[in-house]
Amino acid sequence: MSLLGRDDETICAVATPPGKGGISVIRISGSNAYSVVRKLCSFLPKRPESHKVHYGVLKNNETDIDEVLVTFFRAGRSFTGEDTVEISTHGSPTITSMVLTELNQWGVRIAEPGEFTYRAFMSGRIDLVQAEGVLSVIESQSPRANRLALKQLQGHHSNELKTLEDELTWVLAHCEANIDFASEDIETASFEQLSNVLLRSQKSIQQLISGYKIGKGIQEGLFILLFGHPNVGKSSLLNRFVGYDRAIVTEVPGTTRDVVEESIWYQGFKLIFSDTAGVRKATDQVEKLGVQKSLDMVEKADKVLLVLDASEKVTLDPRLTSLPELGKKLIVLFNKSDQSIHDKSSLDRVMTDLSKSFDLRDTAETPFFEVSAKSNTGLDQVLSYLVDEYQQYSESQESAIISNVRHKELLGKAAVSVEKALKLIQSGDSPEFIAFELQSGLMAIQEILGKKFDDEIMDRVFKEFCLGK
Ligand SMILES: Nc1nc2c(ncn2[C@@H]2O[C@H](COP(=O)(O)OP(=O)(O)OP(=O)(O)O)[C@@H](O)[C@H]2O)c(=O)[nH]1
Ligand SMILES: [Mg+2]
Repeated sequence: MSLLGRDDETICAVATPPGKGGISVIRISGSNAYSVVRKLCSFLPKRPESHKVHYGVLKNNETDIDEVLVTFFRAGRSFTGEDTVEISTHGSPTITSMVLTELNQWGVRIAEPGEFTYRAFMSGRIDLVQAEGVLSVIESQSPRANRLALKQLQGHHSNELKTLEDELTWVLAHCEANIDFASEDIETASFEQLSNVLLRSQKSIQQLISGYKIGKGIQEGLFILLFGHPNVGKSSLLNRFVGYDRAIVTEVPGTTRDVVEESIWYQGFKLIFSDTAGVRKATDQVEKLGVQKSLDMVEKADKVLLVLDASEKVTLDPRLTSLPELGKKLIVLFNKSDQSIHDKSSLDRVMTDLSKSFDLRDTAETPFFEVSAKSNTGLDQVLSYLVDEYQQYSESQESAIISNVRHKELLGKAAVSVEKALKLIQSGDSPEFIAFELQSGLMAIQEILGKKFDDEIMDRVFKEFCLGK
């Protein structure tokens, strides 16, 4: 069901997670919020002060339901922009459902998922990017993801998009002035000035798009695959990385069959490790399926740790080297370096073979580490290396880092329009054509911010929210 076109009824929902806890918070928003709550909480003053907390007993007629704290937020100073009341009860699903029933009886209906945030958006308190930021903050799975999401919620991304909107509007206005007053002697900006502004916009759009991969990695976590031949120590490495015995380790080659996943935080980033079956020509059915899963996982991973046993002569299985995706994500770990290295020159040969297989210019392009799961050496360097690109990018980047695919797609549209407009300007084309391109670029930016929207966009954005948000 679409949320658009909704009434201005007063709505309520439990804003805290379902279940028992220290407290639960019930949120009520709409013009009747305070008057209805006051019917249940007779201790509340007739004329409330915004942001002030009151303590008392919430009752159904004369029956006590719970001791509660009630906070009133006046319209214009609340999250939704409307009069809002928050009731903190003891954290019991029985109490919250009793309170909701009382509220319903006084005409307050249960909110749709995301409806509070939707109202915040509709009242102009936040734009669509910030509304999505609310969800990202709630869903963030690591300190770095949280930082990124909070910036989005606080309007960092929106400001950059608004600058783009201003620039495109400015250029468009000048093009339109050229159309409207072409015959009159009105001074408009030169084509060179217009093109300079557009070049600047183009650069910021490209910067935003190019940061998406990093942003997504920060938001969702980095997928890291432990991959290689059987018995090289993949599961032992997984256990070291995650700090406990997550996977079974034995000296029998072919121990791991299914994909074993575990995540950690490192330097505030979420790293999701997947340990897989060793790749070899398997004979039994179960192992065959496991090997196929390992090979399939390469495509999904952000980085692949190709684990090799440094204490043995390494001969690369052709199934490993025939995966074109692997070359771009490859990090080589020579494990078991606590034992004597079989033959240093054979390691060099492996690196050369890998470079050749993946068409890399030289071995220096493929990072490799000598590590030992047994003595726990070299693993910190591997972890630092894994997050290095993300860390450097997020620390050096002044501009916003986007992580939302909707933003990326619309920025892509804007980039195409700006590029076309620039070409038209440079070739001295008619301002009508330039204006047309600028309008579609502008539309894409405004769609990101939610200045242009339809039911489908709203539904897509707000359906992700849970009840009470
Ligand atoms: N000396 C030494 N032995 C290791 C090291 N890492 C793993 N091993 C041993 O190598 C054997 C295989 O280890 P696993 O971690 O099960 O290897 P795997 O790659 O997961 O093997 P599969 O699941 O069969 O593909 C076990 O006997 C481990 O104790 C290491 O760094 N040094
Ligand atoms: Mg294993």
